[in-house]
Amino acid sequence: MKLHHSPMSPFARKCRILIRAKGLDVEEIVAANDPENGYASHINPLGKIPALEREGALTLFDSPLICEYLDSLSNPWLPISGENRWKAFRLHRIGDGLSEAMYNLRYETVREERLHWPKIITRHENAIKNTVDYLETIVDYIPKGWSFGTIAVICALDYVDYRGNHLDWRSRAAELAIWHKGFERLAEWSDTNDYKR
Ligand SMILES: N[C@@H](CCC(=O)N[C@@H](CS)C(=O)NCC(=O)O)C(=O)O
Repeated sequence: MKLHHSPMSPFARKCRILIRAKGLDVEEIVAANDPENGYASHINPLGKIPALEREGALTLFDSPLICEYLDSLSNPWLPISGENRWKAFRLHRIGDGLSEAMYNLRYETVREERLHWPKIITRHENAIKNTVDYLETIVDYIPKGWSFGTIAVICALDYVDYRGNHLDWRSRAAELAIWHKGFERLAEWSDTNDYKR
């Protein structure tokens, strides 16, 4: 299998953590970006990474789907049924939503200043702040190690550090910051953390 990715993508990083945590045999290929068609558009018409090429089977794209597939290959973290399944998926999607808000904020502010749309910038910044505040209220109930939900939250918080340093999420979520610190000693975390290299 081949995972097409970008080292800075929080969505792809979830897959890279899963690959390491589960010891899966997946080649990781850094995709080139074409401004008009996006990444890896020869295998994903949406031009988005991550995309997972599988031998003799359909290519998968959209990171929640890829994560669910990779997770299913060895000792699944995601419960097969019941309320705990929805709880894990919900946490995963909260993490993804945080990454999406940061990604959208980045694309709003990366253009020339005269083209910035202040209301949309505020909208994305508020989504980030409100989600961090929400995570702070539930941090006692989230697993302290890798799980289907925590991979997405950790990747999102690191991405907010990288692209939204001015938002200083730790200053509004002291317990969440302590929880996050617990992951920094894990090999899967440091091996996939390309933000500080
Ligand atoms: N919903 C998608 C979002 C993936 C995504 O937005 N990836 C970004 C990189 S972080 C991308 O490929 N952007 C290229 C583009 O949209 O042109 C997922 O979870 O995989």
